[in-house]
Amino acid sequence: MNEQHYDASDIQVLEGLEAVRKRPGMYIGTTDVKGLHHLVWEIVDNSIDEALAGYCKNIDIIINKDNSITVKDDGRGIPVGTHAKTGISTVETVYTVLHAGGKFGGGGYKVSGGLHGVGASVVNALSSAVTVTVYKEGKIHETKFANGGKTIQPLTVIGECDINRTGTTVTFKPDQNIFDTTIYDYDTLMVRTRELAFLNKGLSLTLRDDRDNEDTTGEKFYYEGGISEYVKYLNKNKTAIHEEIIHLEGEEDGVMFEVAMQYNSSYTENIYSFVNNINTHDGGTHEEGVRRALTRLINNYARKANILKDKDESLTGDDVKEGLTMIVSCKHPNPQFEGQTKGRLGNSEVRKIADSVFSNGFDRFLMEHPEEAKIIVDKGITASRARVAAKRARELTRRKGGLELTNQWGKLADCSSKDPSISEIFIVEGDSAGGQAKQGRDAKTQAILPLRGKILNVEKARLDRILGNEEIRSMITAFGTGIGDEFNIEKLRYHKIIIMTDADVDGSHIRTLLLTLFYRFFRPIIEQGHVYVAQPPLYKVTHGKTFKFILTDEELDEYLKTLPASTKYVINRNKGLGEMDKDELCETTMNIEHRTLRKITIEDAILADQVFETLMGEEVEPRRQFIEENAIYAENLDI
Ligand code: 1YM
Repeated sequence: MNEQHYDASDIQVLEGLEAVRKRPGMYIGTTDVKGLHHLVWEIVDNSIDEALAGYCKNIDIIINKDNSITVKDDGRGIPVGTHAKTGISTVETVYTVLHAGGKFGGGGYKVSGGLHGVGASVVNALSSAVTVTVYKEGKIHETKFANGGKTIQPLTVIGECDINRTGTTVTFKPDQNIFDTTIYDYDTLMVRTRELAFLNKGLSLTLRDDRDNEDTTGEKFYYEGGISEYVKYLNKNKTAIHEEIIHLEGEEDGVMFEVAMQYNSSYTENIYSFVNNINTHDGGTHEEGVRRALTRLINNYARKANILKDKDESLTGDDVKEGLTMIVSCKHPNPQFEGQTKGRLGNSEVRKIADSVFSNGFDRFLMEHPEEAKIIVDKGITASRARVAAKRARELTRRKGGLELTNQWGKLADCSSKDPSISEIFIVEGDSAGGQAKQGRDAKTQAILPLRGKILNVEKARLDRILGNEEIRSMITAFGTGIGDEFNIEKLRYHKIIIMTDADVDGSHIRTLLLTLFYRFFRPIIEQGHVYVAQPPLYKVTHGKTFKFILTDEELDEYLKTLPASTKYVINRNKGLGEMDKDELCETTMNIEHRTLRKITIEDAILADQVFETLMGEEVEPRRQFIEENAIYAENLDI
């Protein structure tokens, strides 16, 4: 340290930084790999603040060869003049005085996360070397620190630059005496850099790793659409159920509030909330405001549009968040973080602000997009039905003493293999086809469970009653997965569950019912591609002494063309599985070599669920209308 500088205030400065070195945990949480990465964000936060103030467009983060970090921005540059209180440059003051946030500078509106301006001095205290370079007013200013924040070079002009060039560049090397490890992890830095880019639309962040190769240009993260693009990214492997990502924003009482959301066909919620770019893992008032408004608005809309009738129960918060991907981002000048990990926003006034900004925007969206609004409401209604049915099912299984593997095996003919990856179970409609399938199957890998379809159909059974049905229960037991809270796909005993039904109205009903059942209670078996529908041939064409089974209408046309015009064509439409003998059934529909299976997708199952509701519902008119509108099903229904 320079003799000239050594006065009372300097002693105070050093004591401040010494306190940080003595108790680093108090300032950065931990000194493990997490704390090491924390240092980067403390510096980047200053650049983000500068971006939020409207002066910085680009931030570059570089992992240098020696695991030191360089952060560059093109903001105004930290002020270089002498600081009135300390008598040293403001840059040096910022890096050596452990001060309260917002004390320096023009009292700007600082909203980024971290230690609110205390960060720079903390990073300095915990580093073995720091260089700060400021480009400002056509000059390059530089100051250097070593060994936990001791000034080795006060701010000095080291050269000239273009008058238009401004910005701050900081390089720091974390102190090996403080941290358990000083090796940076690229992916950790990448994920947060990308997140910061999503959360700050229009800001460009790059990340470069120079440790292996200095020629790389690094990765650039820049999102014009901000959190909308975040939602798009989170939904990229999912099936969105409406195209447009809903984006709402507004400001009230100095609190900026922004939400982006889109529903997908899954049933999980994916809601992330942030305050000043910090993830609020445990939610808080901003999230509560949005959730409350979302539930209220969807219910209001559904009632106004008469999708929910007077007699219908309202949708719950759980119902409307099924399949919802949402980012809530709030920028607050004075956030109060609560809870053990400070992961919850506590400011009570935010609940109202969030509710009001969200309501205004979302209400307008629903009004202006009736098609999407209907899709969203329907999604909630389906969730609500599943919730009610699941509750009944749980009660029912509890009453009946659960679904243990007892002697309730019904008429299951199990396969001998215990390896789920080669085992399949055929759910077969009717005793006679079931009997044939049992005789003709490959007993090693193929299990057969006959279902008496008529019973289910005639009763127009409700789902909860269906779960009480003996055969359905033996089916569920055979699967091995359990149901409801105990469901565990790892325990699935067959990797192919094959529904084999007649091509008539009963067959169609049973198929719809089974798919609905699977969709509501065993969704992962559909999502993971374990459910199939067997495709028995539609036609048997007899030609002289020979005959041929034909799968589809198209194939029939093709086949007929190959026969000489003079031959007499006898074509039988196969209605029931029972119309084939056991060899024919097994050859055409079950044999792995010759059969055609159709894999059921989640979309098939969703459709089945809707069909089920309409077909089993009490009201005749929607049922008639549905059959009329759905030609494919009408055909399958054989009406
Ligand atoms: C790579 C790190 O620290 N950038 C940065 C920091 C500051 C400013 C600009 C800045 C802020 C203000 C005015 C203001 C800081 N200044 C201060 C203080 N990048 C990085 N870019 N002019 C410039 O807040 O009014 C602290 S941080 F206190 F000196 F103003």
